[in-house]
Amino acid sequence: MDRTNCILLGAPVQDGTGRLGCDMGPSAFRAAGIGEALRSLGHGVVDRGNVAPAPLRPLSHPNPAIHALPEIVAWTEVLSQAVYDAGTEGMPIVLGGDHSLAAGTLAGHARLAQERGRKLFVLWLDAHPDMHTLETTESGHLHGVPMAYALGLPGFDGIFPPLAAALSPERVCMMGLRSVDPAERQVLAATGLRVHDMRAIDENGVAALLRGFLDEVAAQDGLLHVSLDVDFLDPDIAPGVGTTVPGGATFREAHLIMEMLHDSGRVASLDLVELNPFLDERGRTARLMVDLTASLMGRSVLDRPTRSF
Ligand code: 6HN
Ligand code: MN
Ligand code: MN
Ligand code: MN
Repeated sequence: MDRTNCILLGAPVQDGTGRLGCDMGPSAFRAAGIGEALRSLGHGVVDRGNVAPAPLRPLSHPNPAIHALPEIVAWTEVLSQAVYDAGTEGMPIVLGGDHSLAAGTLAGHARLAQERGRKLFVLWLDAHPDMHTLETTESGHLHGVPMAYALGLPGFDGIFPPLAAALSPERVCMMGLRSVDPAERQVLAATGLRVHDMRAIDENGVAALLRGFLDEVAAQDGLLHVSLDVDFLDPDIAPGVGTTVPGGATFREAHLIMEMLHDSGRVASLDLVELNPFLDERGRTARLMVDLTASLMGRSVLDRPTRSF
């Protein structure tokens, strides 16, 4: 098995959500044994501790619903740099923190990919597309906007840091969607991402859908970033999140995705987001997220011949 240098970065971001608790996420991942799980698979692990936010600058936006804009912009700046630095040394694994942190991590990975002359692909595992712009968000919670920012949709200029390169919609695959706001639905249709909602998963199974995407990543020699939102999973198995939506991915669907990602050998970075330990039941959601990470990093029941996608 390949030995990966895993670099853990805690990102205790919670201002992108409407409720408190995600700032405890990094601690819960550590308490659930993420470092030991990776080491037991033969990987190198460096835990860089928690990233501290950049100083706040006064910022405002005409949309009065928006919460904590200076805070999330500050996190975006510092996380973009932290992920960029970590990515030059190994595989960044970001322990969130709410999903607004993806604005920073996607910006950092875009810069890395650009400098290496490689194409950045993103697998977005989430009940939600997080595709609001600053204009369209009604809740004003900025964990609902990072994908729109990373794709270079209008309205972020001059507020969020400039992107080294905007993500190409055809290099994004979303799986697990089951809660999409009307404005997001329009943007999804207009931009032409690969979107596999829960119905598509029910009809086709995760393996066929994911294989199509991984084939494309391999054909273009892409770097793949995986963004795993806890609410991708069914709330019955993953209650520790503030935005539960019924009808999510099962235990086996989620593990199979992780196992196939491992076999692809394409995953360059991982974000684990939206864990809210205050809402968890004796750490079970944190442990499940750690077990899924272990599957992604090579834990398997039997040895299998490596297949290339
Ligand atoms: N997440 N679309 C809703 C909103 O408030 O904009 C939910 C966003 C959820 C974000 O789960 O990362
Ligand atoms: Mn491996
Ligand atoms: Mn999300
Ligand atoms: Mn979500």
